[in-house]
Amino acid sequence: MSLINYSSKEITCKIVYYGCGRCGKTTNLQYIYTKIPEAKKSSMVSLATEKDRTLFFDFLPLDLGDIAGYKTRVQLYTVPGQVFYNSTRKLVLQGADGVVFVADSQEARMEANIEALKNLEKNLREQGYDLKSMPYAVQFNKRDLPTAVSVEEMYRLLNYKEEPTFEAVATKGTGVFETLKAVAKVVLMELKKK
Ligand SMILES: Nc1nc2c(ncn2[C@@H]2O[C@H](COP(=O)(O)OP(=O)(O)O)[C@@H](O)[C@H]2O)c(=O)[nH]1
Ligand SMILES: [Mg+2]
Repeated sequence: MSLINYSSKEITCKIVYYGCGRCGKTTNLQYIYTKIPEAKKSSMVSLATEKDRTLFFDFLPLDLGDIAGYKTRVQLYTVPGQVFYNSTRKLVLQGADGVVFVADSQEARMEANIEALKNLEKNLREQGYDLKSMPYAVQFNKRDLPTAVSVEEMYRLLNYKEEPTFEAVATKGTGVFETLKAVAKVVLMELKKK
């Protein structure tokens, strides 16, 4: 549900980074924030607890330049991953144009990834969206860790609809922009249909 302002010729769309607690959602946004040229970014807003965990969301507005004469803005959000913050996750999902699912590659987090994916699908459905038709990309993060499960196994467990899927080490920035570009591309293609 992107906002199109015809008089000021601006399009604003919303992309939500979803995933279990500590999978690296905030790290993705932090990396993007450090790499965006000054002129193209506003400040990143994070509502975090004292332990640095996202309490409500992180928010990063980006300027993607002009498309067909319209100034295009993307707003990136993360959700809090901890199980008990579900009402917040639903709130942050409202009006999403696209979703990035960040999966933690560590073996011990595989169950949490699967739960988070089910939770995403359910929360979207409850708001009248369908993950099947939503612009969507997946990131297998933390590929640097020795306990990382093989990519093939993760794909088997987490692939939803043959969505674009990327390996990443968000702390180093590997795969971060590839993931963002892939989802932004689908979001913009959807917008052009309207
Ligand atoms: N080794 C490793 N650690 C990571 C990676 N990405 C994130 N982390 C760490 O995982 C922890 C949780 O990351 P954070 O972005 O806060 O997770 P969030 O709960 O999904 O927002 C932090 O200590 C990060 O530094 C990665 O690719 N590799
Ligand atoms: Mg976070």
